[in-house]
Amino acid sequence: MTDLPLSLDQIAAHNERHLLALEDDYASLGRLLERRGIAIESVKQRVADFSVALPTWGSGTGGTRFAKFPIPGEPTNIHEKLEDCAVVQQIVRTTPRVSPHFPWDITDDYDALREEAKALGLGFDAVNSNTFQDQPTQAHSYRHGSLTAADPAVRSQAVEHNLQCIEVGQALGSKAITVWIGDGSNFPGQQDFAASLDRYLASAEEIYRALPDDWRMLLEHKLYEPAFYSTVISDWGSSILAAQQLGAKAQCLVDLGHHAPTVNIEQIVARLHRFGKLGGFHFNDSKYGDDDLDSGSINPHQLFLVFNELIEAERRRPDDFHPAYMIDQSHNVTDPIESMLSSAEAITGAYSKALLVDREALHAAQDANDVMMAFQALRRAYRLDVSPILAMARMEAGGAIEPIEFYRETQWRERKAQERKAATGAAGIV
Ligand code: PSV
Ligand code: MN
Repeated sequence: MTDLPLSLDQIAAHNERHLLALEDDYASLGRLLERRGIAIESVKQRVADFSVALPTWGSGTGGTRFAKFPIPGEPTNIHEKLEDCAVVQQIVRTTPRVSPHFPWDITDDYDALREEAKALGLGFDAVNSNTFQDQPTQAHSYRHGSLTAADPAVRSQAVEHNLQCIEVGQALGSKAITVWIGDGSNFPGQQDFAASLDRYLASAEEIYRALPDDWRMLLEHKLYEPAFYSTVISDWGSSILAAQQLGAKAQCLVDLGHHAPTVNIEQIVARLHRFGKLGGFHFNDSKYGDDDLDSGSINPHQLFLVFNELIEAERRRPDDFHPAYMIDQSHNVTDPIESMLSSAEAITGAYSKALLVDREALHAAQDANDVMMAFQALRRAYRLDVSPILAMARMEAGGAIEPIEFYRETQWRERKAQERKAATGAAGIV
């Protein structure tokens, strides 16, 4: 049984209005690519096979430490969040899974939730645990850490929460748990660096041991925030060391906003894959030290370079290439659905541009130390406007040619503003 939120007739009517122009643009890009020896249809097929998961928490307005400004009609529970994610998926067709966060998405029947998602055209990606906030019902506070806390009772509570997330994830059909902790310190001397890492490894080991055979544990590092002097799993070095110590099912998750501003993230991607530890991504963008702006809105070139390395990695060891792609953003000043539509397009666009790199020319130039031609191999692909490929793939999969324009035509948010209860303005997402 399906229960899709948007009318298929409305999508068809929208597409009919845009089809001629799209066919024209697609044919023109097809001719250009043909001159470069690239068949546009094969690129479109790769794009059609590509997907990125939506964060359930991204469907509501996020907010900052200072304030949250809810909009009328935004979702306030997991059922409404799923509905909004289903709207995104119906329009873009590249976001068939959602990544839930617990306890934010808590409900009493996860088998029913899985069915509900299925009827909306969605499945579940990695589950995310949350030991970076206190919940009213919990016995011990995470004020001084969770998996790395000095107090063993706090650590077991945090481990237990992760085990519950795995259990819930199994009911939902997830195959991975993403573990990010905010543990760290604000003062020199506050924390014993070595002991806190040891405690992290011991706690993570307990979670690792509970993983089902076909699951992965994705370790997410973050340079700082909420801790501002030191963070236990602060960088990809700490992350890969922990993943190596835990075992084959532990891999590293790269959140694009979790590095120092000048770090070469694409090189980190290549390194992690070289050692079999590239687990997945949280896509977003960042200008200063933030990790929550919309993907591709600030530095689309970096996103392209990340995908360029991903394609190199896949070509090098196709059997050992399974990164989980997820969006992780906080939508503070836009309608979250529009941000997710725009981000899905930016991510898929960066991927398709990377597909268009002439790899033979690139590798030949690299081997010949022809610096300029190596750079130009990337530049020629980056300069292309791939939107006709994305739109055609989207339309053929049943989505809308112009995502944001179509979303506004549906008046989804206005309709939901009549039906849904208002969200509160409490801040606090990290
Ligand atoms: C932390 O900043 C993070 O990137 C982690 O992935 C969290 O799970 C998510 O954001 C939501 O707070
Ligand atoms: Mn993240």
